[in-house]
This record gives sequence, C-alpha cells and structure tokens, in this order.
Amino acid sequence: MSKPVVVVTRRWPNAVEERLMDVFDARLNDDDHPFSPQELVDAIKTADALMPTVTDKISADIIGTAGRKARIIGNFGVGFNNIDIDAAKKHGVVVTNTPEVLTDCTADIAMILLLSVARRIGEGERHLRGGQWTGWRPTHMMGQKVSGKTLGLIGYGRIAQAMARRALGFGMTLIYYDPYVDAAKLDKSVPATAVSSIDEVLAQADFVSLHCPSTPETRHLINSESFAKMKPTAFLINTARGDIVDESALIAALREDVIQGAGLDVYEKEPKVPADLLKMNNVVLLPHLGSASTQTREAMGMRVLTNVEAFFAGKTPPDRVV
Ligand code: 8YV
Repeated sequence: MSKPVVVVTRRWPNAVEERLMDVFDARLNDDDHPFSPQELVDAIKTADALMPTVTDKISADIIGTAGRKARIIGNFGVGFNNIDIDAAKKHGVVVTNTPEVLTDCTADIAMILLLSVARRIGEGERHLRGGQWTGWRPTHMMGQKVSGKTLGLIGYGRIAQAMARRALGFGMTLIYYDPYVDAAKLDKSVPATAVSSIDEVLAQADFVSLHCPSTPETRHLINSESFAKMKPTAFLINTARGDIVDESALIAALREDVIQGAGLDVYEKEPKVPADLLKMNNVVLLPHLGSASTQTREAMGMRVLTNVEAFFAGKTPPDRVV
C-alpha cells in the first residue's frame, strides 16, 4: 500500500523529518520559506495531510478549496488560532494540535520575561555591551523585587499552572481567573486562589501573565481600560497570542506610565513588532520563543506525526481538537 502524502510547511528538526520520511511520503520545505496562500491550496489539493504551523493561515477558503484531498490538518503547535476551526468542522476535516510537550518550556519563557522585565535584564545587557557601564554604584539600574509579589494569571490551563509552580519558587502569591477551568485537571499542590473576574486580577497583581487561547472572545481582552485597572507599578507578560492584547493601547499605557513594563513573546502581526515598542527600555521583547528548545520542538513534531499516523490507521488521533 502506498504511504499517505503529507506536506510539511516549514523545516522541522532533523530527527522528526527523518521519521516523517520513513512513515509517510513526506513533502518537506527544504528552504523553510513561509507558504503562500496558493502553496497552501496546492498542498491541500495534492496531499492526504497538511502539517502547518502558526505562520500558516489556514482560512475557510483554503479548507473549502474545491477538489481538496487532505482530510487531516496536524498543526505543529498547541495554539490553533491559525486554522479556521468552524470551516474544518463544516467540511469534516480533522484538526490536531500538540499539547503538553511545550508546557514547561513556554512557562520557562514566561518566567524569564517576568524576571527580565522586573530586573531590567535586557536593558542591562544593552547598557554593558554598548560600553556605557562606568562601574558599580548603589543607585545603578535598580529594578523591582520579584520575591513576595503577586502573580495574576489570566487563563489557568497547563502552561499557567506550570508558570505558577515556577513562581512559587520565588515566594510569589498566586491568583488566577479562568471561567473555563477544568477542575479535574487542576494541580491541587499549587496554592493559587481563583478570583471571580479579570478586573480582580488586574487590580491585585504585580505581574499579569496571559495564558488564554486566542479566540474571538479573547481578542483585545487586554485593552486601555484593562491597563487603567492595573497598578502603575505592574507588568504585563504575554506568551500566549499577540491579539489578546490591544498593542496600540499597550504602547500608550507604557508611554504614559499607566503600567511599569511588559515582557512579550508574541505580537499582533508577527513578525512585525511596532517600532514604538522597539524604542522602549521598559519592555523585554522575544521572537516567539515559547517552545523553542531542541527537545520540545522535536517532541512537538513527533506528536504531530503520532496524530497523523493514528488517523491513517483508522484510529482517533490523541490530540484531536475537531
Ligand atoms: C509554537 C506556540 O511553537 O504551540 C504554540 O501554540 O505558541 C508556539 O510555541 C508555534 O505556535 C508553532 O506553531
């Protein structure tokens, strides 16, 4: 029997690409260019499975392409806001994601951003490398103490709980808001207090960290009104999705000292980062590195492979979202 044809839209770690070539008739993207909408249409018409990432917008038009052959989209990522899920449902296309394997690494990046922005790590490094350091002095580059502060988590799923475990090591008080929290999956060992509104998180937290998915409901969930409710000494951390935050409102809040700073791994229009943010010293900016460790990226690829393999074996893929 011939192997299913799979199109992989970006370069994946070598170990996973090798395995993909063993298991499938895999069409790889050797030069790692982002696919154009036409390339996505061609892929969905000629392959049995599509394996996209966050950089591929799999719209209703693409899923509804006449003559579509692909019956499964194995997304490389836990977030699947790049895929029109309603269209997938309508056309009976199965969609899978890669949960769990990136939880720790993404929580690490959230904690790194929190520590970096509070203690002015990026700024300090730029200062030293720029040859501006004239020597130790008691008032030089004072940041904000992290230990003992309150961390407010918006969304309390796997990554937020992993962040909470890390923050415990820093003696932080934990509060969260999540109207969809799955009580059965809560890590009961973490002493985090549920509050009944986002506003309570915004008002109480010294660090507000976002961990909800990007959906129409969460678009610009954090906006100018939200910043006005935060403490002027508070910081915003975003490792979730850029469009959860109104970026223009964030820039205004940072410029006008409505909040003290921000640590960002994601942006509204990636890879575009607003020039205003690039100029600010009270923000730490990373290029969407949440899951970017060799081990995690390999595990993510293997997870896509397992899902798509299960589908072609006639089983329910373990990480089916649609
Ligand atoms: C992924 C992420 O690497 O998995 C996610 O949802 O945000 C990232 O860590 C990226 O989205 C690749 O698709």
